[in-house]
Amino acid sequence: MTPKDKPIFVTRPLLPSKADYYKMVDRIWENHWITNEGPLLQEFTSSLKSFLSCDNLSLLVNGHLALETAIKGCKLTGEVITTPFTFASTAHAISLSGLKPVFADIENTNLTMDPDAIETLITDRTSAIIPVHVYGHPCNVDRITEIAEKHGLKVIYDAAHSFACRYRGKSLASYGDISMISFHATKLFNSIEGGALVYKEPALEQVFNELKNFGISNEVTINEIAGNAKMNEFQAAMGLLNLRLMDAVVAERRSITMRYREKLADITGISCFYPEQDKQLIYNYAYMPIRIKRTFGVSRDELYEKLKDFNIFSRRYFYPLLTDANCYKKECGNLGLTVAKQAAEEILCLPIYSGLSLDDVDYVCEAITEIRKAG
Ligand code: T4K
Repeated sequence: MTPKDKPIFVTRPLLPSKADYYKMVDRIWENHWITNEGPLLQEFTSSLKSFLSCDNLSLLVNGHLALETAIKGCKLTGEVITTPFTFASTAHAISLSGLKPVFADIENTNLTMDPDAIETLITDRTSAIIPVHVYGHPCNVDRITEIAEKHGLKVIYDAAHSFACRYRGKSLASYGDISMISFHATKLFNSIEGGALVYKEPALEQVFNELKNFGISNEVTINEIAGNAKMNEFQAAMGLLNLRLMDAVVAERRSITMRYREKLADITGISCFYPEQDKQLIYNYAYMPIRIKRTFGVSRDELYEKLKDFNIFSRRYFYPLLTDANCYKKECGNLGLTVAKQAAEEILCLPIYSGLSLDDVDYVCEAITEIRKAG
């Protein structure tokens, strides 16, 4: 097999037509308003509310600052229980808010937090749980709600990967007290950078408005010490246009996923995830994680490296496990977390994005087969 001349990355940003974006830019020039709650941001907010069928939604400059803002808005204290099998942002948002992340193990089936593990970690210092719907796989929302209610804890879902997922007839982002969705360039839906908070309590809107704007409530009142996390009009323009493409994007990603599953089905040592086997889930096909077992004959890391020879750039989301990262391992390196550790060593995310052709998917699968034969 000769390597492709163009690299195939794990993802590629969704872009609307340039002509449509230029028209939006014309509107920005006409409005002469480029940030600070402008008209496009207002329009984007209401379009998202109707897309997600939710009443309360605030937009912020990126997903990470949205998560920090959610944490500050809930006035959390002490310890927050979260997962180690996630992007650095989840635990960093807790630490940067002056709180202690406490890491719970995950479930093997869908790689989200294990409710039994959460319960064992609750102390009188625990104020919240921040679970992650990793790859858009829904957490065990029933058990997490039950545990949170029993112990009087807040639940903030890191729903960074969950845009357009619907669960039991409503947006997956509508579970918990608050959910954060990321609109980063690498996500299935982007506003260049961006993040949204979806929440139950309407009064949080004013809290978030202040927290994303230096704690200012009006020209003469500064209630909080806070930074700047406002989304600008160019981001809102991108979001508005990409939102129109969503149904087609999810359908395209679904057919890419189906092709991968079909082509990888007979390869010993590789398994795929089938989250939509849960009939209550309408999945977004945000990522294409596969699991490489020892029977594959080549390690996950070798496969990751050798794919590069074919100009294929997969990613080990999420490796290292956060408890093994330099910044956390001194305190958290010996917690066991055996399920999460194994996942971090076995999962590889294959390329998936709008515009990835089925021929390219076949090429990736053929490369995997060839690497296995050679290994
Ligand atoms: N919580 C969770 C669970 C998250 O996964 C994330 C973000 C957050 C919170 C925080 O949300 P944000 O603050 O980001 O909104 C990427 C993203 O930067 C990050 O947003 C995402 N999770 C994470 C899972 O993936 P990297 O380090 O893999 O990005 P990077 O730059 O290596 O991009 C991956 C590939 O995408 C590149 O190899 C090529 C391609 N690419 C990327 C960009 C930016 C393009 O083709 N064009 C582009 O413009 O983190």
